[in-house]
Amino acid sequence: MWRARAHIELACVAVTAAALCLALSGCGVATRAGAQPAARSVRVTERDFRISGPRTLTAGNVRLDVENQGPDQHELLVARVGGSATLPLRSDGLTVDEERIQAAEVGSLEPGAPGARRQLNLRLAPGRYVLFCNMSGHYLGGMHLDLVVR
Ligand SMILES: [Cu+2]
Repeated sequence: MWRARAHIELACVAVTAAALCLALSGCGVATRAGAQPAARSVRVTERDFRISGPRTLTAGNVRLDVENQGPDQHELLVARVGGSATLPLRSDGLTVDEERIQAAEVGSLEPGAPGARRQLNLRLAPGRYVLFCNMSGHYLGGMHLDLVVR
């Protein structure tokens, strides 16, 4: 008999604690959701030889929803740049020197097939960025987009 009573009292404590939790919305899932808000999704499209997307964004988490409209394969790199939005080229004169801007790179997608749609999650601090494709000749062909994050 006392066992059953103890069990009921424990259940009451558990229910009360859960109710208190919800009332304060200070524990469990509510806290985690508050600390990491769902990423905004913004559309970026690539095609020969152009990148279209937002030119300004507010700082924070963002998910780039990247669609390759082809007809060629395209990759996407995102680099934070200083005063100049012009990126250094390799000695081949056809591609950006990724080693020299490695520290500034905040995210990238490998080459994707025409028609592919991929996501790239980024945490963007305020600053100036360039989105570009570094397949041979594509950057010089116009596949770059300036982005300002405030
Ligand atoms: Cu490309």
